[in-house]
Amino acid sequence: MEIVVFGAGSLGSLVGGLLAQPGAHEVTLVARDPHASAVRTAGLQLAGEFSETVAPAAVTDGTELAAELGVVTVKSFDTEAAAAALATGSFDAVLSLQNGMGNEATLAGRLDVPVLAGTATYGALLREPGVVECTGLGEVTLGPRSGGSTPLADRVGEAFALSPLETTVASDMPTRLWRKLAVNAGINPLTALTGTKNEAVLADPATELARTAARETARVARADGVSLSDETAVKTMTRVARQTALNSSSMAQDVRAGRRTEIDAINGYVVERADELGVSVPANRTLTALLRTWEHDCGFR
Ligand code: KPL
Repeated sequence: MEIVVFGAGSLGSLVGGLLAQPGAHEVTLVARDPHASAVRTAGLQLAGEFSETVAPAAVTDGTELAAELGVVTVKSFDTEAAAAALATGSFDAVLSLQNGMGNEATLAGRLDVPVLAGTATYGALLREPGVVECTGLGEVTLGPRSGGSTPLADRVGEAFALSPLETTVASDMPTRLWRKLAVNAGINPLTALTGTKNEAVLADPATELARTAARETARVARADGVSLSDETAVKTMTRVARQTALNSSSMAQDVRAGRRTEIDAINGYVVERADELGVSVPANRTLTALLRTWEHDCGFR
């Protein structure tokens, strides 16, 4: 399958690199320089849990590209821009593998092709231009964004299964997106604010705050009509934190690098829906305010 990965940072490079295994798929990464030029010159080196060099194409301009599948891994606040770039090209389908909520709706609002929802729980770190490290094994889950099953989702699932990516095609993506939101709401802001690895949320003194953020997310999901128990939200968050224990979450990487974070689409989204639905979410509110204060100080808002 011809696949274009929009937003080949840490996770996008890992996913694109694993899809680009010899004999699997023809992959193009849309990345920033100097990463894109390093990949063009010497290939993409996979390190950590995987160890090989693959040779996807790499470009910096995502406009006017054509492929069967566009995989979107850009930060949530760049989804509009990715949709605009996708709209100038030709794709049969688009899959969002992003953090936070609302990305699929943004893509579907701009594009005439089917948009699949997805989640990815791999730990990934762009170590240097051209080198991406898998810092924790996880899984990819994908399916129709409103739930159910479609031949397209099955076909994309089969294509992913040709790569080493552990992939599940799911008929309950709305629930799974909330479950992943609970994972990110618990792990990301806490590790970002304290400069710690994901394992920090597994033990005192951080664990109760992370669990509370995950439980609050489940409460909002239920108020929104999605069946997600507190127990499942906490269990999923702790399982992912254990699998990616030595990974720096994407938000921790963003803060360390002085980049804007995805707080609005993660804990900020929980707070926004909670306010609309009349649910109390003090932990998410506090974590959101702290990250927004940092972003404000950096001039991002
Ligand atoms: O999604 C992630 C992220 O860092 O954004 C996890 C799965 C928590 C891996 O770190």
